[in-house]
Amino acid sequence: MKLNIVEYPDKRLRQKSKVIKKFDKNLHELLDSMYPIMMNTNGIGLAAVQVAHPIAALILNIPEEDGEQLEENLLEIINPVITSQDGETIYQEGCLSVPSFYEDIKRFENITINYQDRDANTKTLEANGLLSIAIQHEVDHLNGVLFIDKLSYSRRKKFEKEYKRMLKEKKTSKKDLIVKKGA
Ligand code: QAP
Ligand code: CO
Repeated sequence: MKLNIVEYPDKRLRQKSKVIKKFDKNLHELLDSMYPIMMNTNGIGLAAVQVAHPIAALILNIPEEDGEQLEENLLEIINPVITSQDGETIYQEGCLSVPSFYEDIKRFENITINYQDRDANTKTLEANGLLSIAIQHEVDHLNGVLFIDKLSYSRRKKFEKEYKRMLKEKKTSKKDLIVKKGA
């Protein structure tokens, strides 16, 4: 399945993801296709809505101490529900749908979730540290929420200005490339 990452300010990122009821080949193919795109773009987490499929599925691969990502650490999370949350932690987050922007975001330190795996088995997971942060970030995606929504008014304004400039530069360099090819 050919997938592309949907980038801010694309409105599709604001869709609410639907609960998954059919744990069929379509779902498995989507999950299988999400993994390489996440790895190729240096991601540690990806929600299905970020590849234009607004359904409650997300994948995570938290790196080891040395930064390496092992396939055995791949977590596929379907229909997650956060059942408990406590504590506070701040981490400099990024997002594949908001490229090249990173900001400190406050999250719960510890969470517990109920979810299903790709075969509809029910699971419970207690998480802390980066895994907990990543799950909260991805569950936000399922609700149409982005980490930039959590910035203060002034930081959000600064972000919008920087991001718009970056998009403009991207467009210009693409045009330059086309001109070069044609010449
Ligand atoms: C969500 O984010 C997350 O800007 C996953 O140019 C964030 O994988 C979980 C990425 C923080 C926990 C902590 C971002 C790659 C990847 C970029 C990502 C970029 C290339 C973001
Ligand atoms: Co994200």
